[in-house]
Amino acid sequence: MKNEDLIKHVKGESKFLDDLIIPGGTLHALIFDSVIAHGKIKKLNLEKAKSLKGIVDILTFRDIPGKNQIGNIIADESLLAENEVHYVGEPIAIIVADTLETAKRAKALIDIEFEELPVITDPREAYKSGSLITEPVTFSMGDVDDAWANCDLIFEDQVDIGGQEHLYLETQGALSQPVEGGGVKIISSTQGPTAVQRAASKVLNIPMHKIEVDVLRLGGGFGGKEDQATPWAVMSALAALKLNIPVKLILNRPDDLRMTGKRHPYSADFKIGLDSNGKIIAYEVVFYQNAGAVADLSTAVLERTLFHATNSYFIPNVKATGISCKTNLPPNTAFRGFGGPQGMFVIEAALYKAARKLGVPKYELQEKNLIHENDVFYYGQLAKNVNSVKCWNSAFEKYSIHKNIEEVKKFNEENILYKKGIALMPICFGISFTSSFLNQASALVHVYTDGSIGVSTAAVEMGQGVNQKIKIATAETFSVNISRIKIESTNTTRIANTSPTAASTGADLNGNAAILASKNILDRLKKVAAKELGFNDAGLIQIKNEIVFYKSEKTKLKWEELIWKAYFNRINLSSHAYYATPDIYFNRTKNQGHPFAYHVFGTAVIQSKIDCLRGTYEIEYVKAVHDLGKSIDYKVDLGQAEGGIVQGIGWLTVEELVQSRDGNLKSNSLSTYKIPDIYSAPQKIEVHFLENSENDYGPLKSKAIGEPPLMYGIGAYFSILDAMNAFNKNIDIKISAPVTPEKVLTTLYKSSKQLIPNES
Ligand code: MTE
Ligand code: QUE
Ligand code: MOS
Repeated sequence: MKNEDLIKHVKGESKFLDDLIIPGGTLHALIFDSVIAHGKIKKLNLEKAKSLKGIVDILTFRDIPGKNQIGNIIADESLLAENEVHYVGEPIAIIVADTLETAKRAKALIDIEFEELPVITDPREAYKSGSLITEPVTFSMGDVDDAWANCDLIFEDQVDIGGQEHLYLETQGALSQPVEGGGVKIISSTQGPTAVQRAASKVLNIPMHKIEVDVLRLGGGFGGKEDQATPWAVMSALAALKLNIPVKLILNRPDDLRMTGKRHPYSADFKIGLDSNGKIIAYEVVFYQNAGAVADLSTAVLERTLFHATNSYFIPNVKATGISCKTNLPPNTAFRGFGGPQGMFVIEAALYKAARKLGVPKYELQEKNLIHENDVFYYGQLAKNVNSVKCWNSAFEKYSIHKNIEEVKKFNEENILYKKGIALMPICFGISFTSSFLNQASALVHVYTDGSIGVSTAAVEMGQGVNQKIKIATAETFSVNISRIKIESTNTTRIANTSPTAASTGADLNGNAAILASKNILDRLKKVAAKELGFNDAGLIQIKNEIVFYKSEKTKLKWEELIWKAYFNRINLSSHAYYATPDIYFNRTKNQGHPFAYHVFGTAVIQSKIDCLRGTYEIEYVKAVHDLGKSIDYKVDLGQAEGGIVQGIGWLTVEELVQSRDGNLKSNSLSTYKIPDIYSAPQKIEVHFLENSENDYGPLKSKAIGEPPLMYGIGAYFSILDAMNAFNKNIDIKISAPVTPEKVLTTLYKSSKQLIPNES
């Protein structure tokens, strides 16, 4: 089974936004943005720029007919700056020109003056000065304050975690066309077509039904196009409607890197208490989230950090506080894992510190504290169908981990310049949007009279293979050949009120909806078949591989004939169906509930080797036993697991975002921001899927795969630290991600007077 896009991608036939043949007369837009991180706009003179030949218009907030407001969860984000700017890259004006070259020349002619205001880029500094997005949020269970007295050992420390650039291959963009009646059609590269539609409606002051949003496919989203595809789509629509002509706005790479938000950097303080057997008794943590200048999805991201603060461990007393800090950086946003990875990183750091102080291997502490069936997650959900221990044990068995640990030890005894490290990384990731209302989807299925089938859902294809999964789910439901199915573009006139394709729920929600719609049609077809064949009981009719069966006996009736008969008998061959995840709720007063339909589990073992002269390292292997229920498409899932692992490793190793104190992004190109290439990817990735796992909440018993594997990357970080500790067991390593080669090198020699360690 091949991902349906595979051949088209390889041949270059797949159509992305920028590949569309644009309507004649289409104009091109370029954003004029702030070059300072905080200040008042004292003067803005567009006259000289406007007078340039080929410049059609330059729009500012004054051209907005509705509200200058695109904030999703919190209404704190203007589409175009009015009197003040809050980050470098904040859009101020939209230059509309006959060509992009002209627009670029005009950009240089815009005359602007600022009065600069103080800049904050650090979340703790923002917290101290009272610059917050919202009030802090605390989740808790038990009583940590009482529990410290029962702990034999207590450790406290600070952890710093870097952000991450999404680096989708296709940059942000949209193409808007005015349509009759004052409406607009927006072709957008977004994960959230309805978010675009809703924001455009507010800004343009026209009802949502006059705005059609269509999404072809994305050249990657990774969360970066969940909320942050919206401004560009709305800007192009604003210009298109004002000028009554199609307008295309696609960010170039430098603009995209500078203007858009990233994964949230965090700083955190933890305190962990254990008994003498290594059981965690209490855990207290405060997360300082660097939200950037406006809320975007930060509050939801922060909440997921709290949900995952204990990773796959059961801890009886927990108190976790999240503080969303407002800084003068572009608004940080959703990124694969949605805050979960940051929460999980801190508990892993705490266990690392505790293990070091206790002189025991970290994996022993991890193993002792894994969550078991019928334990309670500290946000109140009873742990059911828990596969944490199964994955852990299966990994130890499959990958001979004890033997590997011995081999690493032996290698380290025999080598001075190279050291190896090994780490275990169990994961536990809750599936469902934690804002329960988002867990809904619908599908529209048409069976055409030739027997071919068109499927529309809310799912956005961004390389994750959701179309392939929905195709398989539909084909299996009807029991027809997969070539009969076509997945349509994602369009708000066919499927309304869509949740973004996010939270790894795309295949679950939309796959379930597509199955329900297909079943509706199938039930009607069975009645047609029964009548046609002269049987009374349609319940005994089955379709298998396009052939109608009665009581498990083959009949003469085949799919195409059946469809034609149904049509001729005026039977509805279309169905719209709706799916909402059952059994989920969350009480935000108590911060307790049952937010997730289920959890995804897994355990990875990661081994790395560092070069102690150069600080460079290699990830030798990542091997994981991952629980994905009953896979819909093994290769798609394997691709997701491998891609997620490499992206997670990149985040914590080589990808380093650098901002200057004045809020300028220094790592603003691919020569200064390093993403993992084939040389920094693990030499070997082996993923085994946990056997005999089935999931009642997923289509065809599958489990979500999109985000969870990224978190195995956390193990790569700690495997490198393990190797550093093998070089010199006395160095005190500050937990600060990413652990770049520079950091490895400077840390190795920080506290030792000699270059070569004692043993030599
Ligand atoms: N895989 C590819 N190739 N490209 C992407 O943009 N996004 C990830 C993940 N895998 C992404 C991807 C993120 S952030 C999410 S939430 C899920 O895919 C969304 O798709 P799903 O819900 O269908 O798994
Ligand atoms: C995971 C997610 C999202 C989430 C919660 C998750 C997400 C998202 C939202 C969200 C929350 C409240 C809103 C809203 C969106 O929550 O992607 O518009 O009002 O958009 O656990 O991925
Ligand atoms: Mo994914 S971060 O939920 O788009």
